[in-house]
Amino acid sequence: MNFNKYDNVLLEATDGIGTLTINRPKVLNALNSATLQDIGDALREVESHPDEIKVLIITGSGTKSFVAGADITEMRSMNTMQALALSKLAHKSFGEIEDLPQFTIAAVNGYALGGGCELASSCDMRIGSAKTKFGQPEVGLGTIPGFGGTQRLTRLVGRGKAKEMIATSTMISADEAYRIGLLDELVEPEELMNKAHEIAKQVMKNGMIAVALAKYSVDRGADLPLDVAVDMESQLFAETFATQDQTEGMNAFVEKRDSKFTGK
Ligand code: DAK
Repeated sequence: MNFNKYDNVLLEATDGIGTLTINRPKVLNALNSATLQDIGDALREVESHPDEIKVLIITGSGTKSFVAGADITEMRSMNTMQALALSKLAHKSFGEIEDLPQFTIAAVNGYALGGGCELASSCDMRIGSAKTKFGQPEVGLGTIPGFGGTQRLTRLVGRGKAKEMIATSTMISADEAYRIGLLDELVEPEELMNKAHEIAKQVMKNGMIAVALAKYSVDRGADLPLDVAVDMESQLFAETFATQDQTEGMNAFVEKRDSKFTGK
């Protein structure tokens, strides 16, 4: 499958697994406006190719960095309105990651600072290695996280840890990130992409509509009162009974055979 070419990201797909690589290695994959725009455009391509991409892995180019944050060179001379526009652009692109029907895995191959931590936090799960380092260094630059860090990081690790990371602006190791639940899997550096592929393949064995509805239910439900959230879950659960995948999955179980899901 040939996807569009982008200046700042690479989009590829093999055997149903897509890989979106942030590709500005000279600046450790820092996110400038053009890159945020490319991420959004690439995600729209991902969404419109559900057969070619069933699971999306997001990673950074090179061996040192996932994403070293927003591009400070671009950001430093911005006025208030330009900063607002940049933040909104990032929220749009990162919101699109969360809203993708496809499952997303951040393969955090190095520094994930500021916007990098925020990008990883927008994915459905995060895999790292001893090379992974997370941080929200914004207050050290005289600003605050502007790409979702005060919100998504808080939801992942709790208010205390999020505020500690933000207010101290210090980096945390992969071990610490794993301990606090920011990393879901911790593997050897050379195993990072293998592990991402292994999890992707496991996800792909299942009904893709069910995976999409389940992640929607988890994400949306987290911000709703429990009674409203479980009601939403009931509706989504019922919706799966209008799919061929539900019929196939349950028939396959009863007939003691593997399911052949079609995503319909
Ligand atoms: N932006 C631009 N260039 C960067 C960069 C960044 N974030 N990070 C690294 N680079 C560039 C370096 O300038 C250097 O370029 P040259 O000197 O070679 O031209 C090259 O990448 C290699 O970096 P280093 O030489 O520094 O490499 P080291 O191994 O020595 O250090 C490092 C790696 C990741 C520890 C270090 O580069 C570093 O501390 N980088 C900056 C990390 C950071 O502070 N990131 C930004 C976080 S703030 C908003 C509000 C806030 C935000 C956004 C919006 N609004 C309200 C709109 C904040 C967002 C952030 O992400």
